[in-house]
Amino acid sequence: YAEDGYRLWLRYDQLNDAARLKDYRKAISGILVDGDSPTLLAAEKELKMGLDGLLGKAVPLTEKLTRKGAIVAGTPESSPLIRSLNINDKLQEVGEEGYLILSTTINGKKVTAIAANTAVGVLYGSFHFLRLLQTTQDISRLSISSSPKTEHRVLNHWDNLDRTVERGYAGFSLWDWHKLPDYIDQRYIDYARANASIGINGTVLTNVNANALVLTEEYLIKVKALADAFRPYGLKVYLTARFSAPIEIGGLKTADPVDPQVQQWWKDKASEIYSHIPDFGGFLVKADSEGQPGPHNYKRTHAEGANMLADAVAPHKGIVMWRAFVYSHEAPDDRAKQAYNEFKPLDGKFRDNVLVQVKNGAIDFQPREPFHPLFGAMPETPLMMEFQITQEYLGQGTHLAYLAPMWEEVLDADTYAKGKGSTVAKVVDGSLDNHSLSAMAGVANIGTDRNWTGHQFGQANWYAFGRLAWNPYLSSEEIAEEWIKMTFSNKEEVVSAIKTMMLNSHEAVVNYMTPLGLHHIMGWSHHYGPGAWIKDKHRADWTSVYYHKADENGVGFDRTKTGSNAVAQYFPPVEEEFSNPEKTPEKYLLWFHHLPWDYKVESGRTLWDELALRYQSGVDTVRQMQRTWDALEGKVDPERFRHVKTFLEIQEKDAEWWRDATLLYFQTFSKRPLPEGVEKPT
Ligand code: GCW
Repeated sequence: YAEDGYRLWLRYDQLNDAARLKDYRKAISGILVDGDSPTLLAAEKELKMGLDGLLGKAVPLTEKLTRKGAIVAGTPESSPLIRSLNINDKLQEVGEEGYLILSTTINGKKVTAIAANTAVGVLYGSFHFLRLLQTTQDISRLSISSSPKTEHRVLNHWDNLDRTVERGYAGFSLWDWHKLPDYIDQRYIDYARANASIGINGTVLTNVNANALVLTEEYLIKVKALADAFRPYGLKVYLTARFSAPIEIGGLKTADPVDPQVQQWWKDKASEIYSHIPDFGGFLVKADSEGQPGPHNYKRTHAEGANMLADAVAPHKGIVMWRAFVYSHEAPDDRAKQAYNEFKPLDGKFRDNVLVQVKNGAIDFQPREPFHPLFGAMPETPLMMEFQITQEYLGQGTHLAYLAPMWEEVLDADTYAKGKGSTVAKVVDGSLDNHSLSAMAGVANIGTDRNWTGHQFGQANWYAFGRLAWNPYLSSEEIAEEWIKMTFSNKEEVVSAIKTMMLNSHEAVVNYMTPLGLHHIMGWSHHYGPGAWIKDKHRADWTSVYYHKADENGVGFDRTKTGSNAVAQYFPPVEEEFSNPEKTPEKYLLWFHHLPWDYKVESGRTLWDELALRYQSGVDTVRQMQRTWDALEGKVDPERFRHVKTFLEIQEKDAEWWRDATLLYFQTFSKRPLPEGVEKPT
């Protein structure tokens, strides 16, 4: 049948590495999972499906340990065999969701034990074990221990109730509200499996630009049906809470967070939700941003708004994820400063079950942004990361852009909040400020397309998000390697070719869209192609000219003391670095500085020449990716080969469009010729 990518990275085709296959067949004789919780049954089912497929033979489910080579999975409570291993000390270290995978012996028989404290830990361990086979690792002497570094690893779906998806490029919303609660599409289960396989344990079903209707009984029973379907896979459901819901669906006159009636309304609403969904995760809120209602409508603070909702869900152990992406109606002097200015003074004022959800950068999911200055600046408040998996500003559904290197760059960035080594990752996982509550969110790129993500390579970003949420210290390279092996092939030449494409792809997109720290110069509103010339919108920060500030003297946004002084929001060593163009990493140069066209950059070239050559280099890298991909013909299946080939053609065309349009526009200011090596626009 046609290979359409539906199976994602959970492809369990028989391995074609003959030596490994032989080893595995010899080593694995059966699957023994004691216990009958839905989650343990899900683990058993996955192991059965995975091993049957990968080994190309039926691997029997057994109830007794009669032969060597069993995969024994369970918790000490569910499984006497796991209990007999006496590994409680080790288990204690991996916590609620972690697991151990051990080559050991039970009753004198060699087994592989997948042990955890909870059923969901067993499920995660089972997926890990399957991954070892999918990536043809040696499984003879396993001693693996793994546990998540962040507590809540959550997808944010920007899905509307009419099934359109804001910034979604992969079809419509997966949630078929019309057929819910009665019809449970297999796709919901496969969605939950895919998430569990990478440790994602939460999903916010609805758009942050929220519709209060989802909080009505009519919808809550549908939400319950989804929650029931996801539960065996450890996936909790969350909803977005529209701040004005008490008015819109509650019949109240106000949504003022200090009004006792409003508070009571939310408490009752929370109880109603929990009566349907006892393990409901909580609320995600976008308030006082881009026209969304919020506490500011009543002259209350974000903290007062968040705390009201936090109090409503606290008795049920729910959390509130309150977004810091605030973007007011009045254009500020520098939009990049707004979130910090509004939130930093509120540090310490939030309830214990509130997280503030911060985008990776201070503007808006640009192809590249320096890390958000809020990270490290609110030590009393757990800050969670919000990454955007969907490629709103990165070529949307047709450009190949592997985003893990960008996320890694942000996570590894040093805030210096508590001296050297205070990385963003440590803020997010809670270790820097000793928060036990921690989380990471990814705005989903998933829809009803057969391959889930529109672009086959979009799957890699979903995968990488989950892996990084589990462990923000993983490298983008190792994640890419795993994904390629699971998704395409274990053959060395295929892995290394695709890996090179992936690891260069993000930089290529940055180069042909917004090199050297340029930002927000894309087409107005849809954000797809170039639009550096956009002006005359009714607010300044909806224009491109606001962000690049090109004139005859130069280009770039001055965020130093002579400009908006946004640099002052960073800790001193970082501030100092970003204040001085000589010290600012070149990739952020025009983010922080307005520089003359003849400014000398690191290469010794003028800024203008460098800019032009960067655009060209973005185009060149896409062409290089095309050549690499073309050489893989026959080594990957024809359907996915053709799909990616076609999308790379679109990407090349778009990259040229970006280069030509943007350079022609900037040339009207720079009045300099294109340097040698840059193709002339036709
Ligand atoms: O990235 C911008 C998008 C909006 C989005 C907003 C947000 C959900 O252009 O579509 O709205 O950010 O993150 O709230």
